[in-house]
Amino acid sequence: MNMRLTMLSLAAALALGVAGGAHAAEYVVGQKNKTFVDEAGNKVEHLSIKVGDTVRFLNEDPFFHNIFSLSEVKTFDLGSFPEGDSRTVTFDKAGKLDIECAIHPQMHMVLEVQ
Ligand SMILES: [Cu+2]
Repeated sequence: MNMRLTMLSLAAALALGVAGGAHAAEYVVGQKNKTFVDEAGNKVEHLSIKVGDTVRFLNEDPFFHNIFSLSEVKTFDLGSFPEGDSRTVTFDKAGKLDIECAIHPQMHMVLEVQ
């Protein structure tokens, strides 16, 4: 393989990565058995992320969830969405949020944006 071509491709890939916001992470928080869970299926009560990161809320239950937060840091209401669907929220301010489900009042997690 041509060495110079390889270096050029690498530089292009890096440039694309930066332009695409490669620094921001996306976390997936599932809703399973009326609980917030991580990608391994473990219960999430507290999640720390960085300013600019995104959380994708993924419904893994065979019924609707409606994830929302009334916290000052970021108020949102994702509406009802069914199994297999997800909604994404980007957090651009530091602070702590309580995240809940409008359909299942027992569901709760704390998100800390640092
Ligand atoms: Cu729910």
